[in-house]
Amino acid sequence: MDSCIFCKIVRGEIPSEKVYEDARVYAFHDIHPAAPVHFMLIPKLHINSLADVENAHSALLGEMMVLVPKLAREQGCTDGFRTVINTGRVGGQEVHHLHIHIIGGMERLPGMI
Ligand code: DGP
Repeated sequence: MDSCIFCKIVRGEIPSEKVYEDARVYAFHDIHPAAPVHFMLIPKLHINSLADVENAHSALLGEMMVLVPKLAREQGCTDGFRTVINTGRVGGQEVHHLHIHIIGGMERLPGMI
């Protein structure tokens, strides 16, 4: 999507600190980290939010979920981490491209529920 910030990051039009990339996904550090480890995993395909996923996205979403703990461990989260997917207005989503926040590296992580 032309105007989407995260699509621009995927295309390299906006610089980012890359954590991981393959043909279908991209991971990069959050510009406003909420904890010592804070990165996001996104599909390269533009999907607005978790509210917009369809059956056709199942394999992609599965790949992302398998990658999350692997990348978290590689980033130093050896004793756990938190994942957050803000969805829509009530969910506090600011960037409307599906993303999983992966947060860790401290004892009392923000966003406890
Ligand atoms: P959310 O509220 O879940 O939509 O969070 C979006 C996150 O994206 C927020 O924590 C800040 C981050 N972010 C926004 N713009 C950029 C950017 O240009 N680069 C990077 N690395 N992160 C960004």
